[in-house]
Amino acid sequence: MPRPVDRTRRAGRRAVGRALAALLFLSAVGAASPAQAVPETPLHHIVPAPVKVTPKPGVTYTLAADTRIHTHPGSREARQVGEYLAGVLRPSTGYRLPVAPGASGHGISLLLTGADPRVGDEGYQLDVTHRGVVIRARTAAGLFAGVQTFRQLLPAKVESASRQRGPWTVPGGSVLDHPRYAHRGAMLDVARHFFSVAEVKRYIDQIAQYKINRLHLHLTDDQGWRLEIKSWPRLTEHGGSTEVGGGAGGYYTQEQYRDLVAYAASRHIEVIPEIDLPGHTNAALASYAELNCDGVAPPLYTGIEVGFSSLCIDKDITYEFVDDVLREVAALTPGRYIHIGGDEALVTTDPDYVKFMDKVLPLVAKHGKTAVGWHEFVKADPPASTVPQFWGTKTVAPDVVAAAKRGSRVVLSPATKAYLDMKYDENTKLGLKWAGYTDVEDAYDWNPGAFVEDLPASAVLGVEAPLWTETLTDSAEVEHMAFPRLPAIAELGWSPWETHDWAKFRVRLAAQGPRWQAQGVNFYPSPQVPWK
Ligand code: IFG
Repeated sequence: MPRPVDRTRRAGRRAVGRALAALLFLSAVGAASPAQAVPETPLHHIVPAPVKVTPKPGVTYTLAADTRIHTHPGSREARQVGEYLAGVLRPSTGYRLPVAPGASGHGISLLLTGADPRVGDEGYQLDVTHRGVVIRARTAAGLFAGVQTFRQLLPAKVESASRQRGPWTVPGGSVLDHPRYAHRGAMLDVARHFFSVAEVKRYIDQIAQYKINRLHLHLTDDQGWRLEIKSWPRLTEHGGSTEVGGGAGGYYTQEQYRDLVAYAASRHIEVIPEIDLPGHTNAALASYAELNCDGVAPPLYTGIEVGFSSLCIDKDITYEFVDDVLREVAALTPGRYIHIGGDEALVTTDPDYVKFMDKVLPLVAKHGKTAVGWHEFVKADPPASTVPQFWGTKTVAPDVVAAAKRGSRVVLSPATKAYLDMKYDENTKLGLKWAGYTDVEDAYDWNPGAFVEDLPASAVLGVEAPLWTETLTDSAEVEHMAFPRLPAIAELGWSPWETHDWAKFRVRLAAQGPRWQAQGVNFYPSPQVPWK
C-alpha cells in the first residue's frame, strides 16, 4: 500500500510536470527561450564578420516609400555617405529616400555622435529597431563601413539596378564593429592590360562592399605606362600605346586619374600609385632612348616575361626622370603613400639596386610621401617609415623580419594566398599558376598576424590582394578571379581572428552569391562554397 501522499504535494508535482512538458514543447518548436539558439538572420551572414553581433529576435524594420535618410547635422561627409546609400537603395526599391541633415528615431540615421569609443576611426555601431536603423560612428569612414553592413541586411535583390518588389525588411539587432588592420588593400594591374576609368570605378565599388580601404594601382610596367607625366609626355604617348598581346593599351590623363582618385576617396578608399622601379621599366626605356645605358630605345614589349629591364643606374638623367615622375605623381596623390615597386630587378646587380634605392627613396620623402615597395627593397636598408609589401611564396623572410625589427610595418600579400591571378585549380582558364593553385579556402585559411616566421604580429600593417592582368582583359575576367577570393582577404583584414572559421565563412560567402548575381558580378562559383 503506497504511503498516503497529501493532496497538495500531488498537485504541486502535477504543476512541475506541466511546466517541464511546456518547456520541452517550446524547445521542440524552437521558440526563443534564453538558452535557445537565436534563429538565423542576415545578421549572421555579414562579410567581413563583425566584432560583435546581437540579433533581436522578433524585431524587424521595413523600409517604406516614405522612409527618409537623416545625416549628422552640419557634416557634409556624413551627407555624402547618406547620398551614397540612397544611390544604392533607390534603383531597386523605387523609393525616393530623401537625404537631409537631422537625427530622427525613425527611418535611417547616420550619426557622428554617441558611438561606443571602441569603434575607433573606421568602426561603427548599427542598431535596428521597429522604428528604424541608426548607424553611429566617429568618422564618415565609419558610417560608410556601417552602410556596407546595413546593405547586407537587406534582401539580395536590393543590389539590383532595376525596380524589384519588396518587402525591404531587415532583422532587428545591433552590431558593434571595427577593423583588425589599418591596411586592407586590393591591387589592380592596369599596365599589362589597360582598364578604362569606368572599369576601375566598377572594381572600386565592388571592393568597397567588403570594407577594403586601399586601392594599389600598378600603373607602370614593361608592357605599358598608364599615367600621363607632363614633363615626360612620350611615357604615355608611346609607352602607353600597347599592352600584353599587342592591343591598343591606353592611359589615364592626369584629369582622368584625379577623377579616379576622387571616386575612390568618395568610397573611403585611398589610392596608392605604383611606379615600378628600377625593373619592369621597358615601357619607359622604349619611350626615351636617353634613359638607356647604351642610348638605344628598345622596342615596345607585348609579352609576359619579367626581369629583363632596368633603368640605367649610373646615368644622372635617370634620377632627374625619377624625380620629375615622383613630383607629378605626388601632386596627384592626396594619400600618404607612393609605391616604388622594386620587384624582379633581375638585370640590376645588388650593389646597383642598393645605389638606386639610396637615391630614390629620399626623393619619395622629398615629395612628402611614404614609400611602399615590394619586399626585395629591404636589402637597401630603407628607412623604418617605409612599408615592405611581402609577396613571397615561403613563410621564411629574415630580411623582412629585420626591416620590421628596425621599425617598418609590413603589408602581407603572400603569393600562395593573396594573389588573385593564381588559377583556382587546373581547370581555371584565366590566370597563372607559378605560385600554385589557390582556391577559396587557400585564400581564407591563413593568419596574417602569424604568417611570416618571427614577424611580430604588431609589425603587420595589414593585407592586400594583388590582381595581375597578364591574362585578364576586361571586368568580367577581373571579377572571375577576384570573386569570391577578394572577400576572403578582406575578412582577414577586417575581422577579429577569433571569428576566423572556414566552415562558417563558406556559408556566409554563399549568401553573397545572390548579391553578386543581382549586381552582375561574374564570380567563380567555387565548389568549395555551398551556394544557395
Ligand atoms: N610577379 C611580378 C608581377 C606579375 C606577377 C604575376 C610581383 C611583385 C608575378 N611581381 O608579383 O609583375 O608578373 O603573378
